[in-house]
Amino acid sequence: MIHEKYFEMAKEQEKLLSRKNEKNETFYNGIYDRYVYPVLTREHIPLTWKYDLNKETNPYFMERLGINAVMNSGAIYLNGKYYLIARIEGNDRKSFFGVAESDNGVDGFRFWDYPILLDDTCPEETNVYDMRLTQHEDGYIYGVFCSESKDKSVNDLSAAVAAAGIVRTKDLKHWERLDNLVTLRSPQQRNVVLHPEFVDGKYAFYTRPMDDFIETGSGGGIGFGLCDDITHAVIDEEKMTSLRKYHTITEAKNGAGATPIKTDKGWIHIAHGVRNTAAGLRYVIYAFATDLKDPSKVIAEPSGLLIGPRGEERVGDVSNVVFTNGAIVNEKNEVFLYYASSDTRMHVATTTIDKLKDYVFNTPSDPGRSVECVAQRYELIRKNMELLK
Ligand code: M1P
Repeated sequence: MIHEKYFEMAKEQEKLLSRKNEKNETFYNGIYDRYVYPVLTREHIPLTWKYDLNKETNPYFMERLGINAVMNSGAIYLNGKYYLIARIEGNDRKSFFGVAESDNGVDGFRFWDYPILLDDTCPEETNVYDMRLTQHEDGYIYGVFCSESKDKSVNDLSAAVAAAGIVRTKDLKHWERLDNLVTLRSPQQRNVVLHPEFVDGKYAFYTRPMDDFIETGSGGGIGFGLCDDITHAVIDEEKMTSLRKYHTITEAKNGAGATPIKTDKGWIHIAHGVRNTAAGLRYVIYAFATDLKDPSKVIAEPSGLLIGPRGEERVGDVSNVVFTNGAIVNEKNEVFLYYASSDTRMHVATTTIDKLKDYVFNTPSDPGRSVECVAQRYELIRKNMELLK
């Protein structure tokens, strides 16, 4: 017999799932719009994933398998629908993936009945998270995610190893697990993204070389490497693309985010940058562009952050974080940037390809020193004062 509480809660949840989202009218920067409500939270998780509905075996209608957070989601646009492959973190701290579908990309996201069951091909793998989706020109949709295992080589309970796991699908329902990516010159990898086109006839990955699970160490930024066989992907040399730089938003680390967006002027990348503060690491989202023919070559680098944690976004399980691993461009050239705040919930910011291009190619780059930054701003003010005369 189904517990009566289920019907009461399902009715309440339906109000949340069918709630219309609204642009946040108090925010303006001319680059993108923010929205009042997150697009996915732990309250969006189907009740069937958490509760045993049977009154005999669950008389108090308790959560049996609770969910802690819904965050860092890959995104893809298929047959007119907007899909997020969300990172769902259970109360047990293990993450897994679930598909949420919406008709318009800003509200109405609903999870499919079941989460994704990946093939259990890596016995040492403890956790999986942060899938990037790439509609590749070879005809498959690839998902590249972090595959985390305990580091047994050192006597430290928390030591872990991050690698890039790879799956592929054609329908988001049947997933084929491929070998994890091997990078011969980098001991650890996270935030790996597959480029959507072949480069020199090879599969191309944006990487994030790391010496350690948390610290990137000698890793100088976002890397780029080629491999012949995606089913046993091995990268030898990793070139550097967007670099970590002293006293910028990428000083501590950075990482590729959404699959690059192709425009007539170059590939636009939406990535994350991290700096250290007295309050801990601060994660922001930034953008840059690379050359159409050589997607490893940075050709535009607007100064500073594109999206920073604001208001309620600043607080959560890991506060002061915004993080992206998915964006969608629809047939109207509208852009949906999906980002998580504080490792807790998912939001969307919307813009257009024209606006993104204008932002990336016409925003001045960071000259690197206060005296030059203020001179840059002084010049902007001077021109404005002339106009205002
Ligand atoms: O907690 C913030 C983010 O930390 C990691 O990002 P990075 O590898 O750049 O440090 C990731 O684990 C990410 O999932 C998380 O949101």
